[in-house]
Amino acid sequence: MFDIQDHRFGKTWLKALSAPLPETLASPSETARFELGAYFGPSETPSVQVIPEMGDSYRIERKDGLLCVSGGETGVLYGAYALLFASAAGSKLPEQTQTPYYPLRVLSCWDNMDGSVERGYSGRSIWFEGGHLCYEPGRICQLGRMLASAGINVLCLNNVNVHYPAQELMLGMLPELAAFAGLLRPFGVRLMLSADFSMPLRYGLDTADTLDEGVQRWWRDRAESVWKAIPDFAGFMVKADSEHRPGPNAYGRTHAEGANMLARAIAPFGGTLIWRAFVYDCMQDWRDTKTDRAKAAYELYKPLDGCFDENVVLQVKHGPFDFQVREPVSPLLLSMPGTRLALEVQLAQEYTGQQTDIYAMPPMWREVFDTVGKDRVKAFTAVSNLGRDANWTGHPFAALNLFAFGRFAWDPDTDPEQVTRLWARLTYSLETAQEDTLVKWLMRSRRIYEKYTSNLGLGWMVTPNSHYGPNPWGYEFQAWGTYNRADREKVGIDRTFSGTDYVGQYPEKMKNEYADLETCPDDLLLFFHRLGYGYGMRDGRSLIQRIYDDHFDGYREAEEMAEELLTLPLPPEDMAEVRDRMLRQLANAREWRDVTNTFFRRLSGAEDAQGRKIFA
Ligand code: GCW
Repeated sequence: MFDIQDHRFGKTWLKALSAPLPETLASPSETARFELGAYFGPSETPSVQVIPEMGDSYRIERKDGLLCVSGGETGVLYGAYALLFASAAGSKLPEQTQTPYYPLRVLSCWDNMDGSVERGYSGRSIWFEGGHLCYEPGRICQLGRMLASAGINVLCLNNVNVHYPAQELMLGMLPELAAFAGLLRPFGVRLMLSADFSMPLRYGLDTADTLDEGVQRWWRDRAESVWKAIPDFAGFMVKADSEHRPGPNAYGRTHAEGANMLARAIAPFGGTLIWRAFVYDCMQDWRDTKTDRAKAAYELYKPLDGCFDENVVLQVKHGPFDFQVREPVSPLLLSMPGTRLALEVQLAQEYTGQQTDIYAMPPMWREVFDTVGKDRVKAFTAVSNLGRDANWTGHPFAALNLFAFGRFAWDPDTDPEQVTRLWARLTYSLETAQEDTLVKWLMRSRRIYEKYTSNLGLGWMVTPNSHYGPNPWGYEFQAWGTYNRADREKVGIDRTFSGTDYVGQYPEKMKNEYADLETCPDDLLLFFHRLGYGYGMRDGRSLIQRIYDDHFDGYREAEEMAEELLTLPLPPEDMAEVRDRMLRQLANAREWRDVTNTFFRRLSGAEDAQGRKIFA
């Protein structure tokens, strides 16, 4: 038995499932039977009926007074968790057959084999240390339980920036990897690895060129040994030609040629090749106002639409840049009908408060899906926010983002408030008014963060590299920069037809909406337009006054949030973390408010209409 009762790690939304997990569980349907039995007790245990062809789908019915969960091998496990959660949360049982909208629900972990996690804010890697797979089996099983109960079915284990010896995972370390895969199999979670495009070079070949037969053979051999060791292995994820790392372009080949070569090596085993569209290679010069990194991905991939093999998924970040608080949706998501696309979001809060500041993502994903249309993408993937901290996600509230990600991947029509409430109810034992308070602030948290950091679509005014805290000109003169171009008269980037013409990458209706000052949403105003500080906003305020107001409001709302949240009767270990992080959030919000307002006041010379303190 893996005793999770008195273990050192938290139960998150699995509070109601306190039974230790037997080590002998061998399949998802066995796990389903175990979970139901442990929760309902022998006389009330719902029955489980496996109908293999139902796959991930399930149905919950009442037969002769007893509940019955029927579904595919993995479906019954999802059904079991749905039933348990409905019972624990006192909500209605799902009716009819439930089927996930996206078959691929991938959690991508940027874990390195030295135990560090790129952009990790909740401790070291749960499964890597000292160049090896190194973990507590009980913790991995509990992780499997968390992932399955959220609906996540693929775990990509290593950083997309593949650092040695991660390459060895698909070579000498395969037996270790197979043992690890075995721990997650009873939860229906399949493994994926990030592959290093240049691997053949490391292992004796003199090229990594896609069209080279030796290279093709090398990858086929690799695939064969991986699937021999782990028959249900999910596939590879690849980041290529980005940040000076090699890729097909280095050999004069296209990204479709690169992706297809790998896809063909894994196709015989049913593998999926996730190719990341985040190709960070557009260097800029701040003196040049025409080059615009926002345009780079579309320019690279749009011409390749229809050229990717069936088992390739092109993974596109939600915005054209890089997981900012507010970006318009990536135009690629709207313009590649002949390609299987995945929408990628970042649970790790790199630019969104680093799991110190509260930032609940469901409202943001609602907007993205509503704008893109759920049917334009074929998979939903997320960069993980997990780490070795006892509570898994550093800030206990950040677990909401992991849970909600799984729910959105299962059903992209998910209501942000409902999923937040479900998470709150499963995680804590609060009275209705207290639960309302928690849900209210979580729902507002993104807006608050946006107000004190980067309102009106500005973004990127962060401390370079660490990406926490304010630095309005931190990236302003860099080649990797994304600029605000603030001067004494104006701020923002003209991305309209007369500017960089980034708007030209959108379908007609959106193009016109963004290009026209009358219709461009306030939240994206300075993303698309360059405006004078005196510009009259729709609400009657001047642009500079709106900048000041948002920063003052954001800080004040963060204070109100802290005041109310700190009255909640959370378990002591959660409260200690929440309090500590809340204080850091307030210090951060204050810094953002004062630095940003001072920055703009020094440039514009404008006074605050309400006479509040802006430092000179
Ligand atoms: O947001 C950027 C991060 C990098 C990351 C990259 C990516 C894994 O700053 O740390 O590298 O995105 O998505 O590949």
